[in-house]
Amino acid sequence: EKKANVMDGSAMRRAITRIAHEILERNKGFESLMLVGVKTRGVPIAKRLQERIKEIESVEVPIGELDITLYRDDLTHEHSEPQINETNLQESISGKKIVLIDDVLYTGRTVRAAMDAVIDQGRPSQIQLAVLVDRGHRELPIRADFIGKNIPTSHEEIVTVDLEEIDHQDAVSIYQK
Ligand code: 3GP
Ligand code: 5GP
Ligand code: MG
Repeated sequence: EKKANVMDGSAMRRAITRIAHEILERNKGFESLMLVGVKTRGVPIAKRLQERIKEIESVEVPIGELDITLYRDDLTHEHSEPQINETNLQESISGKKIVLIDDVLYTGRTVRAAMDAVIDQGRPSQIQLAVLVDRGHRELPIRADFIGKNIPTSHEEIVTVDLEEIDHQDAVSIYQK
């Protein structure tokens, strides 16, 4: 049952543009940056950030993707262990400033697994985290460096993130489980 629409396409566009500027500002440019999207919806968000950065700085920042799923198949995945399925980082990550990108940050367990997967592949100089939505309820000491929107939620709620590339519309909504 839908409770609220929290972002539409233009809100999402503004948030992603702002995060692109924040990434460039924090890193004093694009030198040794690499964007790594967490599948599924972190990947198109990473591509949009890459496009924005290209518009701003006329440079193509390299992009990679990580496939991380949770061991269980329901959506009440609190306390579950994420599993790394596939890493496709292509470029060498040694010495790179990695910006992990995901759609929703919740318990933080997916991000922890993503950091493990990245560090498995080499030695990045830094790992940062960008998310479109932070819905709270961390179970690990993890926070995002760049946040599209903070959405306080209860455990009984679900945040849906629809992206044009996958869902044929851009929208963030809150549902009751
Ligand atoms: P994503 O792979 O595109 O990020 O977590 C796996 C998928 O389930 C996510 O897609 C996400 O969109 C969707 N999902 C929707 N609501 C929830 C939720 O409350 N918890 C989790 N873990 N996933 C959710
Ligand atoms: P975490 O590991 O932080 O609990 O959850 C992060 C991952 O689970 C993200 O990749 C995200 O896709 C998914 N996730 C967790 N909660 C939600 C939610 O409420 N909505 C959506 N769309 N995805 C969620
Ligand atoms: Mg995700």
